[in-house]
Amino acid sequence: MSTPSFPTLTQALASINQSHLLTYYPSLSPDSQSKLLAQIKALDLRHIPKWVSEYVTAKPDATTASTSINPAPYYAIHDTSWDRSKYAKVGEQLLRDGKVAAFTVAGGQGTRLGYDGPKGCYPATPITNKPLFQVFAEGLLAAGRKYGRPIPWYIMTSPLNHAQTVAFFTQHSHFGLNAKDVKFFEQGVMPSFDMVSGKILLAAKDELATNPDGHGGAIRALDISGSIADMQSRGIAYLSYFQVDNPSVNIVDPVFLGLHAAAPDSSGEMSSKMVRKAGPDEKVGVFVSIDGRTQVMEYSDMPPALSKATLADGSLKFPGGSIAIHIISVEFLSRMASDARFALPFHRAEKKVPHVDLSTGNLVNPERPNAVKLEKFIFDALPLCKNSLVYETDRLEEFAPIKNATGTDSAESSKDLQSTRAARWLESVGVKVPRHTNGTVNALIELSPLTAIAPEDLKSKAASIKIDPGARITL
Ligand code: UD2
Repeated sequence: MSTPSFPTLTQALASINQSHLLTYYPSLSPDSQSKLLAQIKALDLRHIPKWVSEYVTAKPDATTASTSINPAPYYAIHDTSWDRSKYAKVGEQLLRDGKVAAFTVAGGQGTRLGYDGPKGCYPATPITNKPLFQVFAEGLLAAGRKYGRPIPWYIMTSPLNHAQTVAFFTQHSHFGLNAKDVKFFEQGVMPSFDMVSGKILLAAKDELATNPDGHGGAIRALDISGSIADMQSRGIAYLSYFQVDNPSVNIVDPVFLGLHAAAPDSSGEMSSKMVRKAGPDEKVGVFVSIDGRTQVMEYSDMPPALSKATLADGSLKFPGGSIAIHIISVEFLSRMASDARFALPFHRAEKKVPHVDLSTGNLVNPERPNAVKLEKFIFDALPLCKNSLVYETDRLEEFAPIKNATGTDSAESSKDLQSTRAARWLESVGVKVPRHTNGTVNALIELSPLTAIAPEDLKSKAASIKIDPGARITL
């Protein structure tokens, strides 16, 4: 595609009501002019009017018109009618055959955590405060050793944190992983729009205000970065997808892989893990089945009547909380990336975005949301699958997210959950763990993934582990 000339660009911007982007152009230095033009040329100008009218100046109704919304079916954790060990064997074989890679989405801004840096660098473990990235790296090292094949790791960053993320890994020698097996790629950005006028905001006189395009942007970014081709050349068929904020993720779960690849009701495209929601208001998407298709309804889009609906025994009618862990087949990814029929929709969020006031030329920091940010969500690919399965897992085993600075889903709550899970794993192999009379663990335990990525990895070590009441112990 040829690059549009300046007059063509001016005309194109005028035709979509975005000429204001060039307000300061004549007064800018040549470097600033080039920077601004490059950003404008990277915009998908043809689609902007449609985005503005559909998502910015109008509010699309995220709730579905369908009356047939049911809880999505799932493989229940305590259901003995399906054979876990059979699927575990399938998954282990995929790992031994080198068919599996890990994929972390780490491009988010982490605003709620109030941390000024890539979230993956955040200290996460109970005693040694290992950063999240190190926890995942050690999990992958351990799994690679267990199954005899290194597990490549793809990490999606955003322009806001890419350089810092790559530097962090380099500084820490990739935490023992082979650098050629750790692939970073940047997700795209979307312009941020003024909520009332639909005009793209200027973050500075020579810069558009933008935001990362959501984890759904991963599909395009994996494709244009050459990551899909890289996976294909390595013979990778399945991606174990997880978010950067959850140190308890079972990084490559053989049972989940096996179900995805071999269960009779899986189309082998994209599968999901769920936990039972902690309560009606927990901030997790919910697995629903709409017109027979499994999908995630984000908590903010779920009508309260549905979130709170209960069954006769008082339990939630829609119990399936999404912990944002999926298996995605590379073939499905490649199909989504190349076929426009698989384009994911945008979600609209109203945000406070600092911008240049065009009437004064000054930068304003709004006190109220002034802008619309558009993002795509990866889980919107689920209803595009022929048959997507959901697998229930135990919350304590796999979900200890760090999202907030304090309280629920904070580093403190996560560390407590990590230590409690370590206690459970140790007890399962016969180690005596001191507990308070109310049942909580009377010790702080940090279990490195290099020591165990599953309870059975502790069997050979159990006899030598002693934990005194009140101890702080790193294993
Ligand atoms: C997410 C899910 C929610 C539930 C919960 C479980 C969404 C919209 N909601 O909520 O349903 O499953 O997790 O913990 O996903 N990210 C990017 N690029 C972006 C935006 C986000 O890489 O442009 C990454 C981000 O770094 C993080 C993950 O996506 O790893 C989740 O992002 P979030 O914090 O916006 O989602 P959250 O916690 O509200």
